[in-house]
Amino acid sequence: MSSENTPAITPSSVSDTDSALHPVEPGINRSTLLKFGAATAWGTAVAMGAAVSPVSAAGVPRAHGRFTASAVPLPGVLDLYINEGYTKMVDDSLVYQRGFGDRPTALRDARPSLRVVPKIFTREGQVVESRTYPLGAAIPPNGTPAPAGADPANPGQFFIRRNHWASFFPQRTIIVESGATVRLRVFNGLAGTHQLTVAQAAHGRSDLSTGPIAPGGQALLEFDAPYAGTYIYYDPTNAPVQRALGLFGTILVMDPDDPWRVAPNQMAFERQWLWMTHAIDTTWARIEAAGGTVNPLTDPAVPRYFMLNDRSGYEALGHSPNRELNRLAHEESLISGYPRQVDIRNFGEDLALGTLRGGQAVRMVNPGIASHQMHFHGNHLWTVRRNNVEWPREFGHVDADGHVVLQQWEDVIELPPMDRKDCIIPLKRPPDATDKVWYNRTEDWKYPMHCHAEMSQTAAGGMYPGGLVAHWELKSQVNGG
Ligand SMILES: [Cu+2]
Repeated sequence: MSSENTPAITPSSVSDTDSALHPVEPGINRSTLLKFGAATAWGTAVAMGAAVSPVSAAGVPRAHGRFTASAVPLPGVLDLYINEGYTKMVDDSLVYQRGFGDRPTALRDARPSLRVVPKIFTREGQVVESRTYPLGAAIPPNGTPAPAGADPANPGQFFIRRNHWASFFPQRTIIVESGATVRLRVFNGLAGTHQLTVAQAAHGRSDLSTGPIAPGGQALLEFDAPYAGTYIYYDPTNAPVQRALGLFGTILVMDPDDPWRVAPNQMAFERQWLWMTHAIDTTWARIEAAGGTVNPLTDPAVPRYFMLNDRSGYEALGHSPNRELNRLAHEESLISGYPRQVDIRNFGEDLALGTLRGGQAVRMVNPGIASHQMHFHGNHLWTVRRNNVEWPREFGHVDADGHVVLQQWEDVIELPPMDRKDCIIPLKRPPDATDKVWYNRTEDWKYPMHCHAEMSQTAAGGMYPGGLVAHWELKSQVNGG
């Protein structure tokens, strides 16, 4: 797919159905779709899901056996299955996790469905499965947009191809086009009560939610696309426990008429990256896997694994023995591009020839439970928005938490839990590259991104840099790119 010029587009409909297990009305229409769908429950599953007190693992009541096949798909509706299973960490440990998946899977499934493959709600009312967006845009090879040509006025730099390249997105991403209607049908295959909430996506920045969904039950959440930006969907049950167990993802709202901009009249980019950070506490996972309920006060969080787009350490960096995994890391997480002139006065327009080319956008989203300090080598970043509110360029202020609210160059991007930041990484010639070094550059330059909250660089208490790390690449036309 990476070498193709068009993205793979397939309807997200699932073919295997079992209407006996899933009595969903085939004639459901807009008026019967509840705005905040009440949870409905199916007899036996409810009875099995009643126990929430700690019990031995062998005797844990589980509802997952109730979902053995996907429900009959409905047009324009995305089905999400709340599943549980074990996922491999960077040190090869298997850790119990939960998540919103594409299909029902059982606890012992070798490949549990805990994250959706990226889906797109189009303005036309379709749900399309695609790892890239915009649909139909050129696929950047290995994730890197190729330049339009050399910049003769600036040796070693390039012109970008504006409004041309698609971007890759990680699992858990749901893209919504402005003007589209989101319809999420959520099936709870677990023994406890869960729900899906989209934080700050309603009018007045309030939350949208399915409300509690009983074990074996389902709910439907329908809403119009909110303002362009990034939103976290998650399970707020016993917060932040269910979110920390993996019940989260990102909704990214884009304007299909101007899809190379974070929002109308706001910053433009050549390509964008979506980074989701997440921290895993294995003690919490053990308690919940055994049927218990974590009390964050008596069992304070001590995360042992720190993820960026569900990868850590050498796997996040694309340095694993697994070439397929490395390709995914490059396409989805590792920022890259050819050096260009950038002027932050206007990211998107060629107002003055040779100065304004647009950088790469990185949207950092933290549904996790650890505060992160995303630190980049090589280039500073320009933070444009926080939580979908554009920061001012002048007359900044200090907010109630003591943070500066002003667009500026930043060495470290602060990312507390539930925060979203939209930043530009300019991909410019590093200021410390002297002419002699710059003009004789014959290979790609790679710079680390690591979190300055140092505990997040470890895995299971050791293995630096085994945690939340990435790198970004300044491509060279010689030898490298
Ligand atoms: Cu450093």
